[in-house]
Amino acid sequence: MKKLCIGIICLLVLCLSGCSRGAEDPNIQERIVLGFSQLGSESEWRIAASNDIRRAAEEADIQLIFDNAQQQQFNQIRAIRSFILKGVDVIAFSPIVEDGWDNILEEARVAGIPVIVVDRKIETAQEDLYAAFIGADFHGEGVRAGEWMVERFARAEGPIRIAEISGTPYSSPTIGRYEGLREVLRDYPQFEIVISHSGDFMRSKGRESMEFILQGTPDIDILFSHNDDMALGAIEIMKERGIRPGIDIAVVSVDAQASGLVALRQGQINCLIECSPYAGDLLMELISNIVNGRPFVTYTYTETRVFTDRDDFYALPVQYRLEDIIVAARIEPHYTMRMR
Ligand code: GZL
Repeated sequence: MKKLCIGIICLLVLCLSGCSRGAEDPNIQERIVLGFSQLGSESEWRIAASNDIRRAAEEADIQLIFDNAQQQQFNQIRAIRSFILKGVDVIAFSPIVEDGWDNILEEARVAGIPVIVVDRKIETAQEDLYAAFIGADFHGEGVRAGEWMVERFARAEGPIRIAEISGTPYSSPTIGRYEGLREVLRDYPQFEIVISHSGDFMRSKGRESMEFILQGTPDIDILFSHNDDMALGAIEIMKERGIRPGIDIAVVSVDAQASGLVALRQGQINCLIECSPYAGDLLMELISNIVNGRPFVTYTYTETRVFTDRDDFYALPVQYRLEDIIVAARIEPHYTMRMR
Protein backbone atom coordinates (compact mmCIF):
# COMPACT_ATOMS: atom_id res chain seq x y z
CA MET A 1 0.00 0.00 0.00
CA LYS A 2 2.87 2.35 0.96
CA LYS A 3 4.58 1.68 -2.41
CA LEU A 4 1.30 2.49 -4.20
CA CYS A 5 1.01 5.86 -2.40
CA ILE A 6 4.61 6.78 -3.27
CA GLY A 7 3.95 5.79 -6.91
CA ILE A 8 0.89 8.03 -7.10
CA ILE A 9 2.73 10.97 -5.53
CA CYS A 10 5.60 10.58 -8.03
CA LEU A 11 3.16 10.39 -10.93
CA LEU A 12 1.39 13.52 -9.62
CA VAL A 13 4.68 15.45 -9.34
CA LEU A 14 5.64 14.42 -12.88
CA CYS A 15 2.25 15.53 -14.20
CA LEU A 16 2.36 18.89 -12.43
CA SER A 17 5.87 19.61 -13.64
CA GLY A 18 4.86 18.62 -17.18
CA CYS A 19 1.77 20.88 -17.18
CA SER A 20 3.54 24.19 -16.63
CA ARG A 21 5.15 25.33 -19.87
CA GLY A 22 8.97 25.20 -19.62
CA ALA A 23 8.92 25.24 -15.81
CA GLU A 24 12.34 23.54 -15.61
CA ASP A 25 14.27 26.01 -17.70
CA PRO A 26 12.63 29.33 -18.64
CA ASN A 27 15.01 29.59 -21.57
CA ILE A 28 13.54 26.47 -23.19
CA GLN A 29 10.72 27.66 -25.50
CA GLU A 30 8.38 24.68 -25.82
CA ARG A 31 6.54 24.42 -29.14
CA ILE A 32 3.23 26.23 -29.21
CA VAL A 33 0.35 23.82 -29.82
CA LEU A 34 -2.39 25.13 -32.12
CA GLY A 35 -5.73 23.40 -32.59
CA PHE A 36 -7.25 24.44 -35.96
CA SER A 37 -10.81 23.59 -37.01
CA GLN A 38 -11.22 23.92 -40.77
CA LEU A 39 -14.82 23.97 -42.00
CA GLY A 40 -14.34 21.62 -44.94
CA SER A 41 -12.72 21.23 -48.38
CA GLU A 42 -15.54 22.53 -50.59
CA SER A 43 -13.51 24.73 -52.93
CA GLU A 44 -10.15 25.51 -54.48
CA TRP A 45 -9.97 28.47 -52.15
CA ARG A 46 -10.45 26.28 -49.05
CA ILE A 47 -7.77 23.82 -50.17
CA ALA A 48 -5.35 26.72 -50.70
CA ALA A 49 -6.23 28.15 -47.27
CA SER A 50 -5.68 24.80 -45.52
CA ASN A 51 -2.38 24.20 -47.30
CA ASP A 52 -1.23 27.68 -46.31
CA ILE A 53 -2.08 27.06 -42.63
CA ARG A 54 -0.07 23.81 -42.67
CA ARG A 55 2.88 25.45 -44.44
CA ALA A 56 2.96 28.46 -42.11
CA ALA A 57 2.67 26.34 -38.95
CA GLU A 58 5.59 24.17 -40.06
CA GLU A 59 7.73 27.21 -40.92
CA ALA A 60 6.86 28.82 -37.56
CA ASP A 61 7.62 25.52 -35.73
CA ILE A 62 4.11 25.55 -34.26
CA GLN A 63 2.64 22.12 -33.56
CA LEU A 64 -0.62 21.95 -35.56
CA ILE A 65 -3.59 19.73 -34.70
CA PHE A 66 -5.78 20.11 -37.80
CA ASP A 67 -9.40 18.98 -38.06
CA ASN A 68 -11.58 19.04 -41.19
CA ALA A 69 -15.27 19.39 -40.25
CA GLN A 70 -16.59 18.25 -43.64
CA GLN A 71 -18.98 21.24 -43.85
CA GLN A 72 -20.71 20.41 -40.53
CA GLN A 73 -20.87 22.95 -37.68
CA PHE A 74 -21.31 20.23 -35.07
CA ASN A 75 -18.02 18.70 -36.23
CA GLN A 76 -16.32 22.04 -35.67
CA ILE A 77 -17.80 22.33 -32.17
CA ARG A 78 -16.69 18.78 -31.40
CA ALA A 79 -13.16 19.52 -32.67
CA ILE A 80 -12.88 22.71 -30.60
CA ARG A 81 -14.02 20.79 -27.51
CA SER A 82 -11.34 18.16 -28.17
CA PHE A 83 -8.71 20.90 -28.45
CA ILE A 84 -9.83 22.22 -25.04
CA LEU A 85 -9.56 18.75 -23.51
CA LYS A 86 -6.10 18.35 -25.04
CA GLY A 87 -5.07 21.62 -23.40
CA VAL A 88 -3.75 23.28 -26.56
CA ASP A 89 -2.20 26.72 -26.27
CA VAL A 90 -4.38 28.40 -28.92
CA ILE A 91 -7.50 27.50 -30.89
CA ALA A 92 -8.23 28.91 -34.37
CA PHE A 93 -11.16 28.12 -36.63
CA SER A 94 -12.94 29.11 -39.83
CA PRO A 95 -16.62 29.16 -38.80
CA ILE A 96 -18.85 27.67 -41.49
CA VAL A 97 -21.75 29.93 -40.43
CA GLU A 98 -22.01 33.07 -38.33
CA ASP A 99 -24.16 31.86 -35.43
CA GLY A 100 -24.07 29.14 -32.78
CA TRP A 101 -20.57 29.54 -31.35
CA ASP A 102 -21.09 31.25 -27.98
CA ASN A 103 -21.29 28.10 -25.84
CA ILE A 104 -18.17 26.39 -27.14
CA LEU A 105 -16.22 29.65 -27.09
CA GLU A 106 -17.30 30.16 -23.49
CA GLU A 107 -15.86 26.71 -22.71
CA ALA A 108 -12.54 27.79 -24.28
CA ARG A 109 -12.62 31.05 -22.30
CA VAL A 110 -13.20 29.19 -19.04
CA ALA A 111 -10.29 26.89 -19.93
CA GLY A 112 -8.12 29.97 -20.49
CA ILE A 113 -7.41 29.12 -24.17
CA PRO A 114 -7.40 32.10 -26.57
CA VAL A 115 -9.43 31.68 -29.77
CA ILE A 116 -8.72 33.27 -33.15
CA VAL A 117 -11.44 33.48 -35.82
CA VAL A 118 -9.97 32.99 -39.31
CA ASP A 119 -11.49 33.65 -42.75
CA ARG A 120 -15.21 33.87 -41.95
CA LYS A 121 -16.77 35.93 -39.14
CA ILE A 122 -19.04 34.97 -36.26
CA GLU A 123 -21.98 36.84 -34.79
CA THR A 124 -21.82 37.11 -31.00
CA ALA A 125 -22.94 39.59 -28.37
CA GLN A 126 -19.79 38.80 -26.40
CA GLU A 127 -16.84 40.16 -28.39
CA ASP A 128 -14.47 38.93 -25.64
CA LEU A 129 -15.16 35.33 -26.61
CA TYR A 130 -12.38 35.52 -29.19
CA ALA A 131 -9.03 37.26 -29.17
CA ALA A 132 -8.69 38.27 -32.82
CA PHE A 133 -10.02 37.97 -36.39
CA ILE A 134 -8.16 37.56 -39.69
CA GLY A 135 -10.16 37.56 -42.90
CA ALA A 136 -11.54 39.45 -45.86
CA ASP A 137 -14.06 42.30 -46.22
CA PHE A 138 -16.89 40.33 -47.80
CA HIS A 139 -19.22 43.31 -48.03
CA GLY A 140 -16.49 45.19 -49.92
CA GLU A 141 -16.16 42.28 -52.33
CA GLY A 142 -19.85 42.56 -53.18
CA VAL A 143 -19.47 46.32 -53.61
CA ARG A 144 -16.57 45.83 -56.06
CA ALA A 145 -18.64 43.36 -58.07
CA GLY A 146 -21.45 45.92 -58.31
CA GLU A 147 -19.05 48.71 -59.23
CA TRP A 148 -17.63 46.63 -62.10
CA MET A 149 -21.14 45.91 -63.42
CA VAL A 150 -22.05 49.60 -63.34
CA GLU A 151 -18.84 50.54 -65.14
CA ARG A 152 -18.90 47.77 -67.76
CA PHE A 153 -22.59 48.16 -68.58
CA ALA A 154 -22.59 51.98 -68.40
CA ARG A 155 -23.74 52.29 -72.02
CA ALA A 156 -26.20 49.40 -71.98
CA GLU A 157 -29.92 50.07 -71.92
CA GLY A 158 -31.94 48.48 -69.11
CA PRO A 159 -33.22 46.21 -67.89
CA ILE A 160 -29.88 44.52 -67.25
CA ARG A 161 -30.84 41.17 -65.73
CA ILE A 162 -28.57 39.65 -63.11
CA ALA A 163 -28.58 36.06 -61.83
CA GLU A 164 -26.74 35.34 -58.58
CA ILE A 165 -25.33 32.03 -57.38
CA SER A 166 -24.70 32.53 -53.68
CA GLY A 167 -22.52 30.67 -51.21
CA THR A 168 -23.25 28.72 -48.03
CA PRO A 169 -26.42 30.17 -46.43
CA TYR A 170 -25.88 32.15 -43.21
CA SER A 171 -22.11 32.33 -43.76
CA SER A 172 -20.44 35.72 -43.54
CA PRO A 173 -19.02 35.72 -47.12
CA THR A 174 -22.47 34.95 -48.53
CA ILE A 175 -24.16 37.64 -46.42
CA GLY A 176 -21.46 40.24 -47.17
CA ARG A 177 -21.28 39.64 -50.93
CA TYR A 178 -25.08 39.56 -51.20
CA GLU A 179 -25.51 42.85 -49.34
CA GLY A 180 -22.51 44.61 -50.91
CA LEU A 181 -23.79 44.03 -54.45
CA ARG A 182 -27.24 45.35 -53.58
CA GLU A 183 -25.83 48.40 -51.81
CA VAL A 184 -24.30 49.53 -55.12
CA LEU A 185 -27.13 48.55 -57.47
CA ARG A 186 -29.89 50.20 -55.47
CA ASP A 187 -28.74 53.49 -57.08
CA TYR A 188 -28.96 52.02 -60.62
CA PRO A 189 -32.54 50.87 -61.29
CA GLN A 190 -31.62 49.64 -64.78
CA PHE A 191 -30.01 46.63 -63.03
CA GLU A 192 -32.39 43.91 -61.87
CA ILE A 193 -31.31 40.91 -59.75
CA VAL A 194 -33.92 38.55 -61.12
CA ILE A 195 -32.89 35.36 -59.28
CA SER A 196 -30.57 34.24 -56.46
CA HIS A 197 -29.84 30.56 -55.87
CA SER A 198 -27.43 28.93 -53.38
CA GLY A 199 -24.58 26.82 -54.72
CA ASP A 200 -22.94 26.31 -51.31
CA PHE A 201 -19.54 27.37 -52.73
CA MET A 202 -19.28 24.04 -54.59
CA ARG A 203 -18.67 23.52 -58.33
CA SER A 204 -21.21 20.72 -58.62
CA LYS A 205 -23.89 22.86 -57.02
CA GLY A 206 -22.88 25.76 -59.24
CA ARG A 207 -23.86 23.55 -62.18
CA GLU A 208 -27.18 22.70 -60.53
CA SER A 209 -27.87 26.35 -59.77
CA MET A 210 -27.19 27.44 -63.35
CA GLU A 211 -29.47 24.70 -64.70
CA PHE A 212 -32.21 25.93 -62.38
CA ILE A 213 -31.60 29.55 -63.39
CA LEU A 214 -31.69 28.85 -67.15
CA GLN A 215 -34.85 26.79 -66.82
CA GLY A 216 -36.88 29.57 -65.25
CA THR A 217 -35.11 32.81 -66.08
CA PRO A 218 -34.36 33.58 -69.72
CA ASP A 219 -32.30 36.53 -70.98
CA ILE A 220 -29.71 36.78 -68.24
CA ASP A 221 -27.10 39.45 -68.94
CA ILE A 222 -24.80 38.97 -65.94
CA LEU A 223 -24.02 36.05 -63.64
CA PHE A 224 -22.64 37.02 -60.22
CA SER A 225 -21.13 34.00 -58.48
CA HIS A 226 -19.97 34.17 -54.86
CA ASN A 227 -16.93 32.05 -55.72
CA ASP A 228 -14.92 30.66 -58.65
CA ASP A 229 -15.92 27.03 -58.17
CA MET A 230 -19.61 27.77 -58.60
CA ALA A 231 -18.86 30.11 -61.51
CA LEU A 232 -16.89 27.37 -63.28
CA GLY A 233 -19.72 24.90 -62.72
CA ALA A 234 -22.16 27.43 -64.16
CA ILE A 235 -19.86 28.03 -67.14
CA GLU A 236 -19.90 24.29 -67.89
CA ILE A 237 -23.71 24.42 -68.12
CA MET A 238 -23.66 27.57 -70.24
CA LYS A 239 -21.34 25.91 -72.76
CA GLU A 240 -23.48 22.76 -72.80
CA ARG A 241 -26.45 24.98 -73.69
CA GLY A 242 -24.55 26.79 -76.47
CA ILE A 243 -24.24 29.98 -74.38
CA ARG A 244 -20.90 31.80 -74.65
CA PRO A 245 -19.74 32.62 -71.08
CA GLY A 246 -18.19 36.07 -70.92
CA ILE A 247 -20.00 37.15 -74.08
CA ASP A 248 -23.67 36.15 -74.05
CA ILE A 249 -23.66 36.27 -70.26
CA ALA A 250 -21.03 38.33 -68.45
CA VAL A 251 -19.53 36.48 -65.48
CA VAL A 252 -18.35 38.08 -62.25
CA SER A 253 -16.83 35.89 -59.53
CA VAL A 254 -15.04 36.15 -56.19
CA ASP A 255 -11.82 34.42 -55.03
CA ALA A 256 -9.46 34.75 -58.04
CA GLN A 257 -7.83 31.37 -57.53
CA ALA A 258 -5.84 29.69 -60.31
CA SER A 259 -8.79 28.11 -62.15
CA GLY A 260 -10.69 31.40 -62.07
CA LEU A 261 -7.67 33.23 -63.49
CA VAL A 262 -7.43 30.70 -66.31
CA ALA A 263 -11.11 31.32 -67.16
CA LEU A 264 -10.45 35.06 -66.99
CA ARG A 265 -7.63 34.67 -69.46
CA GLN A 266 -9.90 32.65 -71.73
CA GLY A 267 -12.55 35.39 -71.63
CA GLN A 268 -15.09 33.11 -69.92
CA ILE A 269 -15.01 35.19 -66.73
CA ASN A 270 -14.97 38.97 -67.15
CA CYS A 271 -14.23 40.13 -63.61
CA LEU A 272 -12.60 38.44 -60.62
CA ILE A 273 -12.71 39.96 -57.15
CA GLU A 274 -9.75 38.63 -55.16
CA CYS A 275 -10.30 37.06 -51.75
CA SER A 276 -6.92 35.90 -50.47
CA PRO A 277 -6.72 32.49 -48.75
CA TYR A 278 -3.13 33.15 -47.70
CA ALA A 279 -3.56 34.08 -44.00
CA GLY A 280 -1.16 31.46 -42.61
CA ASP A 281 1.80 33.71 -41.83
CA LEU A 282 -0.46 36.39 -40.33
CA LEU A 283 -2.09 33.75 -38.13
CA MET A 284 1.20 32.31 -36.86
CA GLU A 285 2.57 35.75 -36.04
CA LEU A 286 -0.65 36.57 -34.19
CA ILE A 287 -0.45 33.30 -32.25
CA SER A 288 3.16 33.91 -31.26
CA ASN A 289 2.31 37.42 -30.03
CA ILE A 290 -0.71 36.23 -28.03
CA VAL A 291 1.04 33.26 -26.40
CA ASN A 292 4.11 35.34 -25.53
CA GLY A 293 2.12 38.22 -24.10
CA ARG A 294 3.10 40.71 -26.80
CA PRO A 295 0.74 43.34 -28.26
CA PHE A 296 -1.30 42.08 -31.22
CA VAL A 297 -3.75 43.36 -33.82
CA THR A 298 -7.32 42.23 -33.07
CA TYR A 299 -8.86 42.71 -36.54
CA THR A 300 -6.78 42.07 -39.68
CA TYR A 301 -8.34 42.31 -43.15
CA THR A 302 -6.64 40.71 -46.14
CA GLU A 303 -6.36 42.80 -49.29
CA THR A 304 -8.85 42.62 -52.16
CA ARG A 305 -7.85 43.37 -55.74
CA VAL A 306 -10.00 43.32 -58.88
CA PHE A 307 -8.84 41.55 -62.06
CA THR A 308 -10.74 41.96 -65.33
CA ASP A 309 -10.63 40.53 -68.86
CA ARG A 310 -9.14 43.81 -70.01
CA ASP A 311 -6.11 43.64 -67.67
CA ASP A 312 -2.62 42.84 -68.77
CA PHE A 313 -2.53 39.13 -67.92
CA TYR A 314 1.18 39.26 -67.20
CA ALA A 315 0.57 41.86 -64.50
CA LEU A 316 -1.37 39.28 -62.46
CA PRO A 317 0.05 38.42 -59.04
CA VAL A 318 3.03 36.12 -59.32
CA GLN A 319 1.92 33.84 -56.48
CA TYR A 320 -0.61 32.28 -58.85
CA ARG A 321 2.30 30.70 -60.73
CA LEU A 322 1.79 32.45 -64.05
CA GLU A 323 3.69 29.83 -65.99
CA ASP A 324 1.26 27.12 -64.82
CA ILE A 325 -1.74 29.27 -65.65
CA ILE A 326 -0.43 30.23 -69.08
CA VAL A 327 0.25 26.57 -69.85
CA ALA A 328 -3.23 25.62 -68.59
CA ALA A 329 -5.00 28.44 -70.39
CA ARG A 330 -5.54 28.08 -74.14
CA ILE A 331 -4.58 31.64 -74.95
CA GLU A 332 -7.59 32.78 -76.94
CA PRO A 333 -8.23 36.23 -78.36
CA HIS A 334 -10.18 38.40 -75.99
CA TYR A 335 -13.85 38.64 -76.86
CA THR A 336 -15.30 42.11 -77.01
CA MET A 337 -18.20 42.39 -74.63
CA ARG A 338 -21.62 42.22 -76.31
CA MET A 339 -22.98 45.66 -75.51
CA ARG A 340 -26.72 46.16 -76.11
C1 GZL B 1 -14.04 33.41 -48.16
C2 GZL B 1 -14.25 31.91 -47.96
C3 GZL B 1 -15.13 31.37 -49.02
C4 GZL B 1 -14.54 31.44 -50.43
C5 GZL B 1 -15.06 30.17 -51.02
O1 GZL B 1 -13.19 33.92 -47.17
O2 GZL B 1 -14.82 31.65 -46.69
O3 GZL B 1 -15.36 29.98 -48.74
O4 GZL B 1 -14.93 32.57 -51.15
C6 GZL B 1 -14.88 29.21 -49.86
O5 GZL B 1 -14.41 29.73 -52.18
O6 GZL B 1 -15.57 28.03 -50.04
